[in-house]
Amino acid sequence: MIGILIIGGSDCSCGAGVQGDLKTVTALGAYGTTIITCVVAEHPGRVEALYHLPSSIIESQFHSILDFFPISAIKIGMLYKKELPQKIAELIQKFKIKAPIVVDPVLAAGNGDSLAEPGMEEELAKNLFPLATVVTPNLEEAEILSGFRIENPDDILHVAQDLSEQYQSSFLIKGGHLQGKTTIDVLHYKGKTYNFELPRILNANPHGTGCSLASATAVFLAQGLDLPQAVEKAKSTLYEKIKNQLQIGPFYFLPPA
Ligand code: PXL
Repeated sequence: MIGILIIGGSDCSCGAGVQGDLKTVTALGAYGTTIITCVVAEHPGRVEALYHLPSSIIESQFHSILDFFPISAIKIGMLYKKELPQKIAELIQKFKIKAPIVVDPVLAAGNGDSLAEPGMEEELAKNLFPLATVVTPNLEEAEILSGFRIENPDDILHVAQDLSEQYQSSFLIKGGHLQGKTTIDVLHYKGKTYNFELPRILNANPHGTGCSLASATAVFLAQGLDLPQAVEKAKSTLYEKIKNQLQIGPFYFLPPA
């Protein structure tokens, strides 16, 4: 069985974060292991409180997993503390992990609540983008990373290319938050741009789709697909799940399986 290492924050409502990733990875038939960086008291409407863990326990979790478990891909999500990108880069190097790495540069929740210390973007760029197989910002994160305002699909294309050139890594910009009849995600990979466009599912906005797209991509990379194929498959898998979104109270979630 394929082993995936998920590094990120705990979302107690289990839509996004490590729990959302673990559900995605499990539904795709892989075995997910998790390193929790912080505990977030949240539901899709609001982040209520946040408690970050010391880097010593993050290192210990790394040891516990890597001591016995062959990892075929890593998905990195919310880190919160500015010192963690460097710490995690060092641990990846220390354990000589050669697997594909998906870096989701989590800066803010979908509702705008902050999920990172100020200046996190520079630390991610310096320490983790160079190790990433792909970096997967949403629109708002791509705007922060590029300093460019994204208003239409053409802007996404340009920013994906600019970010890839600036950071010498592949970028997948998740364009779901742009209005329109379709949802457009753009991948810039090895000098080429790939457009993934699907009809927008009306009235569907389940929590955790960004996290899940990144973790599904990690699973398909672990299975040996190349990056454009992995993204295509992750997007179509997510599409089916969004169609079957669950309403729980006032909120929407991806179905667990
Ligand atoms: O909705 C964003 C979000 C919320 N909570 C946690 C997350 C993320 C996005 O990555 O990691 C813990």
